[in-house]
Amino acid sequence: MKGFCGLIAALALGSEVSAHYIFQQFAVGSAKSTVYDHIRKNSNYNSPVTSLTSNDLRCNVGGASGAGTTTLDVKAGDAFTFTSDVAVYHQGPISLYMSKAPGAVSDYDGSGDWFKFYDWGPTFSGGSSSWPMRTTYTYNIPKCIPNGEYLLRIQSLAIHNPGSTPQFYVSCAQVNVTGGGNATPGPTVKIPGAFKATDPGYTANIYSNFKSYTVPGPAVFSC
Ligand SMILES: *[C@@H]1O[C@H](CO)[C@@H](O)[C@H](O)[C@H]1NC(C)=O
Ligand SMILES: [Cu+2]
Repeated sequence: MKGFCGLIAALALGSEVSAHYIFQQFAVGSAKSTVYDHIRKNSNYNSPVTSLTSNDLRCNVGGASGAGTTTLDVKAGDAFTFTSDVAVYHQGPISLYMSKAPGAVSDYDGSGDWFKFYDWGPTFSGGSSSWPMRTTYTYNIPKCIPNGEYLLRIQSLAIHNPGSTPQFYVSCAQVNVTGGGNATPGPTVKIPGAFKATDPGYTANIYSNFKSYTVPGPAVFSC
């Protein structure tokens, strides 16, 4: 799979945009919503963010504003699903983050505190590894977080080309949590800032002697 992305791009005569994926649907339970319903619409089609210092790392290019994006009511503890346009096919971890908006989430740029509440990492078995590459990612809103409006962010960190710059595929949904609790979720990080080039797992040679892996970012919060 090494170089697959570039190969596809070359075959498509430089049509690089055809070679990636984007999380473009978000819904409660295992449902599929209309494309970009409750998800901030990015402006870079299905291309990744590669800068560790760009604000685009929060909610993708064009995702700084929630104007025009509707906010979905979710109950703390409820399942939700992000759906990608095509199955994720770049190896790497998938993580879920949330950040509470100081007011209406549609006005929030994601500059506040973020916590991570789930990682899908690799599975090691009999000397080989596999990654959770698929179209849908379902998990639950943490039961104990305070009610209010949040950005809910999914991140696929693509590390399929060891030695070249890893790629972040990110989307943010806007949710209004009810039925929550009094926890203070953490540890929190800022985005950008949460990831450094020297972090274990930011790059890894997943094709050679690959036996363990640390997902970048803060420790996972659970209730
Ligand atoms: C969030 O939910 C609360 C409780 O149902 C409601 O009062 C509030 O209007 C909702 N906010 C939005 C933006 O939907
Ligand atoms: Cu790609």
